[in-house]
Amino acid sequence: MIKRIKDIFYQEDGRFTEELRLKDSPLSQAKLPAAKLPDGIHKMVCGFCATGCSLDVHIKAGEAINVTPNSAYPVNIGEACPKGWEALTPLKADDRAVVPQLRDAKGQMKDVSWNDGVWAFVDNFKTILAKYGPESVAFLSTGQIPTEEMAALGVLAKFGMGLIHGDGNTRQCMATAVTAYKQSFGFDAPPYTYKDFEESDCLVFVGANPCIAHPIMWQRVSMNPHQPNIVVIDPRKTETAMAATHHYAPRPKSDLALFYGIAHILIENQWIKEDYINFHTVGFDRFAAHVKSFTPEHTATVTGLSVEQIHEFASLIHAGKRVSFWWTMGVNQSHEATRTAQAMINLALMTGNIGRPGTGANSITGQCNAMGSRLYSNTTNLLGGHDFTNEAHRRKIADILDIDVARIPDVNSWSYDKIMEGVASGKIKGLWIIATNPAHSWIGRSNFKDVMSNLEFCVVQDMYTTTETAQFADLVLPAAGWGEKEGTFINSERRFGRIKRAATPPGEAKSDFEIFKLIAERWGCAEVLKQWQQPEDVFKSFTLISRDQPCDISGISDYAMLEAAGGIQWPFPEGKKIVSNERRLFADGEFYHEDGKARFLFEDIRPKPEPVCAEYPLELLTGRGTSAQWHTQTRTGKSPILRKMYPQKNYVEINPVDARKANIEPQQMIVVSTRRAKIKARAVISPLVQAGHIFIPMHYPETNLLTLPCFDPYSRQPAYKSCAARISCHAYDM
Ligand SMILES: Nc1nc2c(c(=O)[nH]1)N[C@H]1C(S)=C(S)[C@@H](COP(=O)(O)OP(=O)(O)OC[C@H]3O[C@@H](n4cnc5c(=O)[nH]c(N)nc54)[C@H](O)[C@@H]3O)O[C@H]1N2
Ligand SMILES: Nc1nc2c(c(=O)[nH]1)N[C@H]1C(S)=C(S)[C@@H](COP(=O)(O)OP(=O)(O)OC[C@H]3O[C@@H](n4cnc5c(=O)[nH]c(N)nc54)[C@H](O)[C@@H]3O)O[C@H]1N2
Ligand code: SF4
Ligand SMILES: [Mo]
Repeated sequence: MIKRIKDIFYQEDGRFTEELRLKDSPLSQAKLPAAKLPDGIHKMVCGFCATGCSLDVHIKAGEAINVTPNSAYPVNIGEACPKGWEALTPLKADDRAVVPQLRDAKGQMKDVSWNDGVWAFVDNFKTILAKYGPESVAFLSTGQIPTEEMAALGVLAKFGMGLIHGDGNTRQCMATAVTAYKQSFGFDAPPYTYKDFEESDCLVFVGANPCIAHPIMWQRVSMNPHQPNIVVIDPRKTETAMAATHHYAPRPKSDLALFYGIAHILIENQWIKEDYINFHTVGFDRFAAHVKSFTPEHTATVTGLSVEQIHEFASLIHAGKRVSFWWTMGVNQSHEATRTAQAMINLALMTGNIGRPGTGANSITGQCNAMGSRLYSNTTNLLGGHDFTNEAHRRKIADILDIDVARIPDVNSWSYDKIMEGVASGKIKGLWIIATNPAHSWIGRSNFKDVMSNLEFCVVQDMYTTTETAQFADLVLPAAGWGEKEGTFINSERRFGRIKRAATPPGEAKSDFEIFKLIAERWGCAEVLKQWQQPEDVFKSFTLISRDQPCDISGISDYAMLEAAGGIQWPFPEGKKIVSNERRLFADGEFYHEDGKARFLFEDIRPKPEPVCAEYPLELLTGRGTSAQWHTQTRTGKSPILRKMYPQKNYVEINPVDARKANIEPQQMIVVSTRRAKIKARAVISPLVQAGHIFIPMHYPETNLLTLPCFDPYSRQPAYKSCAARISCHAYDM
């Protein structure tokens, strides 16, 4: 169990000592002003997925009463998925965190004032840091708060509080794409614009199920007038696979071999663009030598696809004039994820399918602001895609923020898994968790409770008090959510979009921005945030910080300009006129490495970390279940309408062959086990999963008890999507 907050904070009766009720801080007392937006319709981008649809929020008598999709925005053109339509409902839930709560000496959570809550934060973390050193307190954040809040957190934690380690849930999600792009292109730069969905004549979706996970991107695909070939590579026959023209269902985690096999055929047939390769890339010859052994026959043996399917797939790529490759978690969440993403990048480069309309090696992002986190969370990169280990970069940022350069760490943070390892080994004693729910979503978390018991102080900053992670908190800080605060998100196609305050946060809940300001003041490091009184001040700093970076937005003056333009994609350097609202990268064939060339990167195939065996003969896949469910369901679970659109209880999809073998009837409660845990789940018998595989959606808290904590070596992204499992209809197996 969590150790109690140190006794010094409490009197015998468990109440706070008077010292802590010292001077009230002006910030802690500050009352949030009522919603500022006048009655009428106000557009802002959605707070769920990275598509970044624009929603019209209808305000009457100062409060948001309804949401409809905006019809003029370049992203969604009048459409929204069920989550977007229901965006306001989670704000009104009964379990909203409305006041800070602190665990008392008896282990009970008690309502406290902001003043006391923030004092407890400051005193506990300062005590831990003084006792165990700067590595002993870490933070875990998110891809779901505005970019301005992410930056404020990163600056406060690293430059103000002196923390070294902090990472985000984007590690679970995007780290692979980040690493792959950085290594191949020289910067983390998804090259596409959504218009590419409409302009391609061959779209290849790999480990992506946009019909469920990005439904409005899929709308853009269905607007494609070119009768494109749509190829889906997924071991399951997903909703997207059903809508495709070609579905190839390889063995899970055999994608790398498949793409090397395709490269082999393209090279053998000279179906490559030599000019492009010569002028714009480095390393092709070694890559060609590497894929020599991936003959169609060998590739067929590894992937389980037929030789004919492999030839057909290669021919589709060759036949396409504008071929685009799109990938999501089926690639990013794997033990050899970075190289798999790069294998797709290699295919795009060698066929010249990049920088032109309808082409690209395109990672689709997940959360509404995963892209903001990639650039401005100050976790893996120094603000604005800079490098902590580069002295010139540290100076640039210190000058812009007008702070002492010595405040900026010159080392990189531990990745999420290392932070969790640090908690397990007792190196990390204090943890601050913001807008993520790892007690549900973290991989292989069957021992999560034991690990968390090593912490001396755990702070959870969330919209709700009932999340799985809040149960581990010593202090809960009540946060305003999407729709209750200001800022920007960056969507999947690099477009900055606005969010606004259309509703009043409940009780004393504050925006994360206000919470960070308050903590900075009480910590005694307010000067690091001194230039940032409002979120828009942070945004204006981005225009300076990003200058001369690939993500340069020095040409955007303020929020008003952003809004008038209908969102703006980076880069947007000063002096540039908005000629089109859909811009892609690399049209000139110039990449971000010093020599301007992209890299061919490749490696030998790695064995699967946990292959199936006689005892655990099935491969467990996990992922999104329905378009109405969002992750750990703290938000979507609050909508009665959305709740009608998905199964309430955990379920497992099983192929009829495996069900028959195990004597399992449809809808029967069965036991699913892996080497780490056993769970109960309802059997859904379906040919959409192959024999030998089972699928469990990630939205239920049991799922990640089963998964195997294993990581891509370069990106440290968790490999959520494959481990060995067993099913049984016998309750005694439990
Ligand atoms: N409704 C809804 N939408 C969401 C989210 C949500 O929770 N709910 N979350 C958002 C977020 S943060 C993210 S990251 C995205 C995720 O979006 P997606 O990645 O599209 O969704 P997933 O279902 O996680 O995984 C996609 C597919 O990968 C397949 N897969 C598994 N293993 C392999 C493999 O080895 N090879 C291949 N080729 N495929 C494999 C799975 O069968 C699955 O169909 O969705 C975003 N959108
Ligand atoms: N097995 C399996 N596990 C997975 C995955 C998978 O495919 N399979 N996918 C992984 C992926 S890609 C992702 S992105 C993660 C997502 O995992 P999480 O980040 O843990 O999931 P969420 O439910 O989105 O958690 C967000 C939390 O932030 C809170 N919140 C929302 N808005 C705000 C705000 O403005 N401020 C504050 N302070 N709090 C807020 C919500 O209430 C919620 O508790 O899950 C990962 N886990
Ligand atoms: S597709 Fe994504 S951004 Fe659009 S409404 Fe749905 S959840 Fe929101
Ligand atoms: Mo994600």
